[in-house]
Amino acid sequence: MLKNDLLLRAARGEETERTPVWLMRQAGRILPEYRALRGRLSGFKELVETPELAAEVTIQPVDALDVDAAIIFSDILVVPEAMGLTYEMVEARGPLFPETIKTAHDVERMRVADPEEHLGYVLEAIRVTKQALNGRVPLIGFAGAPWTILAYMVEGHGSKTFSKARRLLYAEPALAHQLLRKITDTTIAYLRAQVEAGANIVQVFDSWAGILPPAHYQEFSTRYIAEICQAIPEVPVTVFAKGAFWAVEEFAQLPCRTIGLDWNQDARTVRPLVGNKTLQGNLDPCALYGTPEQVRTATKQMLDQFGPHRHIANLGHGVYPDTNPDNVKVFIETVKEYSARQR
Ligand code: 1CP
Repeated sequence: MLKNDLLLRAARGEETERTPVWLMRQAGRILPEYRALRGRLSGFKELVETPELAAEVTIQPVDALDVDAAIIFSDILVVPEAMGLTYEMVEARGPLFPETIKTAHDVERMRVADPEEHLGYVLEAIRVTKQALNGRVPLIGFAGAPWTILAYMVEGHGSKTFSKARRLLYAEPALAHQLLRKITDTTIAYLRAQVEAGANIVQVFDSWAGILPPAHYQEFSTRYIAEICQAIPEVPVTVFAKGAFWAVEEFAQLPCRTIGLDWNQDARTVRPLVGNKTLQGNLDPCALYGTPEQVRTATKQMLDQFGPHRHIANLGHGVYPDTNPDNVKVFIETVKEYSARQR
């Protein structure tokens, strides 16, 4: 039993006493407690692959920021690794895949991962976290959307254009679909295992949605996301596709409960297009660089745009690493106070 189930009730579309709030990328990055722990370890992967440490970092923002949910500390790139493509996390630069997907043979070599066998450390981290949280708040599980995962597997690292990955969609669409099929099957099994291990809600991150033309997005992304949503009827699913403002009406048809909005979208325009779905978002992460008074004003404006119901307050993307945690607290406190008064 959860002591605070605001997030789940809002996701299901039920009325709540106030709007729940959490931040994408709340674990790690901004908290001094995280940096202290991280500094004592060999690297990011040690943290992700040691369930007790991952659980500790997952709970830090619940203690420090009083958010209404925890998100399991992991990364979307554990999925390609489980399929057979190892990643490195290069200090201050980000992920790097020494080998990438180039040919049909490379795609053939990728396996549909078995969650217990290849991602057991994440599932164990979820179990340890759930035990330690003792019902304080819901735990969010997550995975990358198949298109975003393909983008990293083909490109090998972050990129502004992901032009190698996008080239594949034009040059070898059948091969792209073969790889997306394997990623989708892995992701479905993985998210189902996360739910079985204790995740109360799951989020699918399509971080690189916005670089595809709308027709490609439909062909290479939405249909696989739809399959994932369909395969997880037990808990609410949130779909966050950054930059895909043109896909909102398509998303309204997805078998998911919640749609995440980035800061380029206006909730007043989106709301009438998505029926009874819940919306999540969408304060510009840069708004947190302002004065506390400016953060308060921007947060209230955002809450007015979404209205009091079927909203989960969040940023429009992950919190930036150099954000002052005090301003994050102002954001969270403002959501709690102002949204209670909106009722
Ligand atoms: O050394 C470090 O501490 C590495 C920094 C870091 C952290 C803290 C990375 C590298 N990943 C993470 C954790 C992480 N990644 C979480 C943890 C839970 C949370 O606090 O929310 C989550 C949900 C992710 C998801 C993730 N990883 C996404 C999707 C969300 C988004 O921001 O769009 C993506 C695209 C990644 C890839 C990734 N991992 C790390 C970096 C620097 C990147 C981006 C690389 C790029 O520029 O393309």
